[in-house]
Amino acid sequence: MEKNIFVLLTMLAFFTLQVLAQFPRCKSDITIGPFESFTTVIVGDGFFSPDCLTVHMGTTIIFEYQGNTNHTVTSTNGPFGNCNQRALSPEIDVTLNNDNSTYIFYPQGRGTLFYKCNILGHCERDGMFGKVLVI
Ligand SMILES: *[C@@H]1O[C@H](CO)[C@@H](O)[C@H](O)[C@H]1NC(C)=O
Ligand SMILES: *[C@@H]1O[C@H](CO)[C@@H](O)[C@H](O)[C@H]1NC(C)=O
Ligand SMILES: [Cu+2]
Repeated sequence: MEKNIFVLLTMLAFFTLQVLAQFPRCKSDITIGPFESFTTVIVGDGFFSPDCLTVHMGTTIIFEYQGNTNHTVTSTNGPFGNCNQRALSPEIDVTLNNDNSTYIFYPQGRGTLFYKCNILGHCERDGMFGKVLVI
């Protein structure tokens, strides 16, 4: 009997870990005050920072490149951490590099924008993905 419970708990723990692994957590989660006109997301080599951002309607988000290799800001349908899909609404797909170092995003409505870097491996291997929640 005790053995069965142990097996059950082990299976439960394993299942829970699998589920958590599929839904990565924010590395940083920042909320910007309601009267800020803009805020910045750094696009670095292997990361977006903050990767999770909450802004109020009316705040502009500036993606600012600070890397050594090309990166993209490419919208996806989510959930957070999804590296496969591309979103059509809003459709964002910009390449950032030293020649093209900022992308300015003006949210058009409330909701969540999910995005990733579309360079091969950067999302999957390095975890280059993020979200912006507009409230
Ligand atoms: C970086 O992006 C630019 C613009 O899209 C492209 O012309 C260039 O070939 C890219 N460089 C590399 C190393 O992929
Ligand atoms: C530069 O970024 C803009 C968006 O800000 C994008 O439309 C354009 O394609 C990019 N240019 C290059 C060469 O990647
Ligand atoms: Cu990248």
